Amino acid sequence: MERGVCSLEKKILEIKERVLSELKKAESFDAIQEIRVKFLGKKGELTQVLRQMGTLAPEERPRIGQLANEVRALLTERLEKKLSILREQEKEKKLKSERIDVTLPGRPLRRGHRHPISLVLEEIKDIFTAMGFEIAEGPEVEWDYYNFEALNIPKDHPARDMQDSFYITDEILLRTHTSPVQVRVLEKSVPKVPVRIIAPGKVYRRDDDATHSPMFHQVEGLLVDKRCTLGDLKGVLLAFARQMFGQDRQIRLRPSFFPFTEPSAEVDISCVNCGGKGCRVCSWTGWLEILGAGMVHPRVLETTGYNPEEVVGFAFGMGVERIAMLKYGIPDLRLFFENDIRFLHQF
Ligand code: 2U9
Repeated sequence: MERGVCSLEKKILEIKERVLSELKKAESFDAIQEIRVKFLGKKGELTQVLRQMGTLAPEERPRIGQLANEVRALLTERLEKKLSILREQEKEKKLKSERIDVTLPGRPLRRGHRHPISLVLEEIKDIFTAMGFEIAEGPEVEWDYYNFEALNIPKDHPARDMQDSFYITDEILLRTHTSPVQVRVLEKSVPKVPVRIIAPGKVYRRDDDATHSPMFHQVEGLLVDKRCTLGDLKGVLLAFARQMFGQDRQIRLRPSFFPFTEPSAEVDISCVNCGGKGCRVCSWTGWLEILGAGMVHPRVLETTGYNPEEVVGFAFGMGVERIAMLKYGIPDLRLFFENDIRFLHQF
């Protein structure tokens, strides 16, 4: 029995010394965890020793038991202490490596700017407001009546097909042009003249390729007065073309057809690239089509309440993306909608 006590006591003290010396050498969380498992864990050396308590004489058990508990408590405390030292060192290391030099100059923020379509839209608005036109706006979700019916667009016109326009119900659709804005203004203004407005904004058509997008921007113009002629229209459009594309631009009108104007015309400008000599940009014609126009159809005036015997009007319409493509030489319409900063930053 005496020898049993001695060897158990010795074993406990020896474990204590080994743990303390191994702990001194431990340099990582893993190493400390390993020591904990090896000595204090369920199958650890100290735990195994305590299981042998039964072999002791009953009078020896309290003393050895107390010693074992004291050693366990001490070792647990030392382990925790070493852990907290390691944690502290890790933190120091991290703070040093992540040190921020608050005296460094800031990284410059790249300043944003307006989208090329917004820039061109502003320019168009400036040119026409300077000529006396007021800006009119209206809903993008529109009644079939304002979008088609009042504009003399017959029931069997292809634009009225589901394939060509975005319908919400049989009677409501996304406007396919900004013309309904002008119908609304005429309705409200009747019988007052002159009416001089431009209607800029988004329009929607079922189209999607290099030159067509399901959403694009238009500016339409309308003038209604006691008298005005195709010559007045031509003068306004020439002034616009020259301010937008350069003072040496010429324009020409080619006969065309729109249900809401009569007579109607396609309007070309002399090529911005070759000046009219003929090149790849104008397909060797010397001309570029930029808008459509005409004298307001008497039936449209009548529908809105004006007397076509007493007033006349001219109207025109242009696609803003097309104007921007010609002005900046942009080959593909889709570039406007891709939000690629390398493209957008060039304007
Ligand atoms: C009212 C009366 C007449 C608007 C007009 C055009 C000619 C025209 C196209 C240009 C390219 C549309 O974006 S585009 O596809 N527009 O050619 N628009 S006259 O005429 C009106 C509008 C409203 C009350």
